[in-house]
Amino acid sequence: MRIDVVSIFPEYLEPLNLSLVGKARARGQLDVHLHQLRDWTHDVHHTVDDSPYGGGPGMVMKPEPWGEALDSVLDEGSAALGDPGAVPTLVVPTPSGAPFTQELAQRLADRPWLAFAPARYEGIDRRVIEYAAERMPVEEVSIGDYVLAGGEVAVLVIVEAVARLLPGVLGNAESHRDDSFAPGAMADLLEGPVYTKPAEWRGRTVPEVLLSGNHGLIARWRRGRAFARTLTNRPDLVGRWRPEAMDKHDRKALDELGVTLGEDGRFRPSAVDVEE
Ligand code: 6GU
Repeated sequence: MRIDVVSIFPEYLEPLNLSLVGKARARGQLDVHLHQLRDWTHDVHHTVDDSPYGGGPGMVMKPEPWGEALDSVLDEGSAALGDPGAVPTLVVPTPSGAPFTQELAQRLADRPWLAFAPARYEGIDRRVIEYAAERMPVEEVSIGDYVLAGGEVAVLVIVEAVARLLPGVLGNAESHRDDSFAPGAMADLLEGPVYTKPAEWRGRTVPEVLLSGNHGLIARWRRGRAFARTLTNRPDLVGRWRPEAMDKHDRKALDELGVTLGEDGRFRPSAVDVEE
């Protein structure tokens, strides 16, 4: 996968040299190109922002540097990919975007080329997004319900979530299977607690069942802890659980946690809090 990032703080993206993403780059699985937006300004001050039309606080990123940057990234990338018609999917991180989810991470991981346009200030002149959308798929994405000073950290988040889904990037192909939010049996369930050696630490022991070697029992226990943790930390996910995905052990575990199946066929948490 090729990734281009245009930013006024490319240094903010240095962590892409580390850990999983850094290793994927070193192995040639990920080809990351960082660009300085100011390289496409032509005034002595390398101006990238101006005051908003209509008034209001803050500054807006000017369209001209972004237009030249996108044209240049498009030309350079399509040439490098050896396909004059190739276009990236443009990801625009913004608190006004659609929520970034595991499903979107998977969709982005299926693309051969992503470009990121993280903004500072109050955002980018809208015409840049419209211009881009006429030439390539555009995804405006928010990483959560809070406001960051700029989109660079969101780029780090999105690239890391996408990179670990690329074939061969995680050592073990099974590694995503039990992820919270992975599609399948564990969809919409948070992962439960994990333990490693020693079996006793500061007077605290590891749950017996994990030492039993009984894999069926262990899987059932883990699923029960996942139900409990989801109920505590993300009760909003409970309504997404599918009754047909629950076997008799699941039903019993849910019953004990006070989860009931409503007339509408949806599960709902009990009024009282459960012990995680
Ligand atoms: Cl993608 N950008 C900014 N600036 N703030 C955010 C965000 C993105 N997602 C949540 N808050």
